[in-house]
Amino acid sequence: MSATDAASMAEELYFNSHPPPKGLEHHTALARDFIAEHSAKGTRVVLVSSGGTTVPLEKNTVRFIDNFSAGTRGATSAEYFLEAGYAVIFLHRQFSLLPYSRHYSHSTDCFLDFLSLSPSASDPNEVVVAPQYREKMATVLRKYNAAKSKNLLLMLPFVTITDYLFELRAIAQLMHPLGPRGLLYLAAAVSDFFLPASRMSEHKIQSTNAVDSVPQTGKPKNDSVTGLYNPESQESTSDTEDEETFDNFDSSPRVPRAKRLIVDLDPVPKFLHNLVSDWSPGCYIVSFKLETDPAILVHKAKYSLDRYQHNLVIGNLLATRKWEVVFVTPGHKDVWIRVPAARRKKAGVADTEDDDEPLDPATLPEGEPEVEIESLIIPAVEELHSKHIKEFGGAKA
Ligand code: 9Z3
Repeated sequence: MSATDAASMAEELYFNSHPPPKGLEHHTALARDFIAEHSAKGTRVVLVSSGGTTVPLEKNTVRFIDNFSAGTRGATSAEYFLEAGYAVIFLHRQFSLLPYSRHYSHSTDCFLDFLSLSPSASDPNEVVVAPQYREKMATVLRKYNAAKSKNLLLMLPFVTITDYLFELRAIAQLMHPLGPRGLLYLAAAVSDFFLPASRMSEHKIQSTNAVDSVPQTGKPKNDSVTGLYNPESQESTSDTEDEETFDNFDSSPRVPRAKRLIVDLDPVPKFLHNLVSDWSPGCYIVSFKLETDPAILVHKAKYSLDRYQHNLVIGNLLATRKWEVVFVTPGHKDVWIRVPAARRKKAGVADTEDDDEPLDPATLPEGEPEVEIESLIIPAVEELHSKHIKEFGGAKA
């Protein structure tokens, strides 16, 4: 069987055995109109994916596995793509950071701290921006309003890994007619492991046997089906009890198996092959590779590029992702993109950097860099995309 046949079988299997997200049809209709409008105007369109994907453990989800991603990379990149003249489809994890509003979000920059009630106003409800924040807020607001008024930003949310994959496939397929002018920039932190629907319990996983005598719907029947070993809801034989009562031999204190929850996850099928050869062939496709071990980052990025044959892998390390990334492209030397040296030196740290090696996180100052690395990444991606259009797309570049 060819790699392409195997990939389309895996695709059919996955998408036929998992339910699509509720908003899929609506989102697809919005994306179709958005792409049609901007492609008619000759505006380049980019699909930016952003934020983490959840892995639910129950169909009526109380518990899920998540990852660290706040969506900073995606939301910041979307702003710089807009600045570079792209129309942006922002496929993001619900409640993760959004372009523009990210500047005033969560507890670090809570928008309420930027506002006050005007003491002199005749209207006691007049809310004003404190003078020291006005310039920045006006700039952000202007850019946000410009993107909105020209309909240049379409924001589509997802939550779970399955929602994400359905949405990605649908939008990637709509991008196909754009050919080389279409750009996919896959910055979402996509889970590598998940619990398939066939093994997922309908209702909340129970931690005691209090409801064992109550007939329940969708109750896990056995661990091989649910992947969740929770013997409080199982019948145990004295045989298995003898063997299994205390089998977490290396933890202390020992906990009887009947009180533990063992989660057994499947690998998430890799759909990058399908995306490159079937969903959006001809588009410029950028994926991200995240690692924590500097020794393997470039190797993994090259492996991914080799395997999926797309256009660019941007490698980054968890600890230094806001300070540097590495561009890996077919047939070219790796290029590290870094926040300028003067802006990233911790006081008293000697300059021992090698341009081709990852930075040592211990040499970086606390907190956020003054320069957003996306302000360097996006122009570099745009340049590569323009070359791609010139090479494959005729005169319209
Ligand atoms: C990234 O590597 C992104 O740059 C980050 C951004 C998730 C690190 P934040 O949201 O973080 O700004 O906090 N995204 C891709 C990670 C990923 O899941 N890649 C897959 C992989 O490494 C392949 S597509 O296997």
